[in-house]
Amino acid sequence: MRTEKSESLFARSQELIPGGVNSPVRAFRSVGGTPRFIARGEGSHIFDVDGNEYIDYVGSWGPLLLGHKPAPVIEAIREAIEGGTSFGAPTGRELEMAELIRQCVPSIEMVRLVNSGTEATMSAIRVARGFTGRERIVKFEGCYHGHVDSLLVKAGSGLATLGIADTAGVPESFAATTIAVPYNSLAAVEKAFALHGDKIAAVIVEPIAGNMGCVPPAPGFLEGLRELCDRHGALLILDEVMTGFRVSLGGAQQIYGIRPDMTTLGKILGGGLPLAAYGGRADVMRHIAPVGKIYQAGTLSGNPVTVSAGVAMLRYLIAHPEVYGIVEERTARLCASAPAGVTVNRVGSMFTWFFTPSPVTDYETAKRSATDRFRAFFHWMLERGVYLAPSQFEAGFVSAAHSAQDIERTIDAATQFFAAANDLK
Ligand code: KE4
Repeated sequence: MRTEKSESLFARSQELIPGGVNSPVRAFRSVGGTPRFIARGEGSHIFDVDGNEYIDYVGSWGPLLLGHKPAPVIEAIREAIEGGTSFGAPTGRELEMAELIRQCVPSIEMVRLVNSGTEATMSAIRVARGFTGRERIVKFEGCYHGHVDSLLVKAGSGLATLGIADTAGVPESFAATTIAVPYNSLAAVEKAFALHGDKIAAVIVEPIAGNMGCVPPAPGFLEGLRELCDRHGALLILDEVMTGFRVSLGGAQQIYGIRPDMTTLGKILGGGLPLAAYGGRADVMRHIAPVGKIYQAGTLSGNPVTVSAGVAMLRYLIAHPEVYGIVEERTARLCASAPAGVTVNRVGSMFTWFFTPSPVTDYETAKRSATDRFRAFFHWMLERGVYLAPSQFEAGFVSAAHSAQDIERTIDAATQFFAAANDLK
């Protein structure tokens, strides 16, 4: 496989852009090798600058449930752009988007549009703090909610103690407002409330984790969080940036029957353009400026071109519920081919093949994966035209554009790897 052009672009990009990329995971650091510079996408395939073609299971990290360049979204963008790119004033499209979000996710009685998942979660926790008058936030190890200062935190020394910064640049005072506990551990959350109860503003959780690899909630976990938040007067924030519109039209909260106080959305919401949102109970959301005292703003929030793309995406998904059956069937077929020794976690069309034989139920068990074996698998597949997430600790995504032939080709390539690599038997 020729990669000279990617190599040359990567070498030059690293002189001007940290790591040569605008988001770290794209640099292939956990798998090594040269990140492929992409020229274009079409349906379920992407094409790099050296002309190599790949079946794409990253899908821009989740937004592309309909694959690359879905006609309705492209048409909506073309039409919107004819009217201009941005006004910094309200438009009817934003109201239409708000109505569609409430139709798909009924727990969202009021919503504010922003430009990234990070903005959505940052704003949601500010609202939770402003609404409750409390400071502390409970989050889960292995869950990622964007690069919000107070959420880039790892667990403190003891269980449910105050967090410590997980990156340079975050003051310990910020980190200390967050308590990081193991995913799927209600006991740890109960401990956190026992220690910090009346100081906890909110619990924020990925209802299906995707950022330690795919890890579904244990039975009763989400229900337990709902009950604990109710008991202690904290808000429950479901971060559905990845799961929203992905695992069902109503997201994970529809599947598991959980009504959060607030939800964050992103990725699919914008159809591949930068659009995210946070919303929830009207009595909470009414505390946001300009009607309330909690400030949040954004120059390009509700951008007409971006919102038009998102409206087209949601309208298509509402009109074509069969999309969810298609992606379910294709992903199930793909994941059924995993061999013994590989643990597959999947919910709908988000999945991870963990290179460990034991169950993966949280970050500690995810980290038992043999990342060297994953790295070998990643490159084996890349060389054969299958583009997986370049990290063991990410979710893969199947789109409605993935054909049965794509799935069979992927299975064939994976089967050859495991046949050749007998140390996994
Ligand atoms: P953004 O700020 O990247 O739009 O969204 C942050 C975010 C928030 N919540 C969840 C559940 C998320 O998965 C994300 C971002 N997901 C990563 C994928 N692991 C984006 C990929 C990247 O960082 O480049």
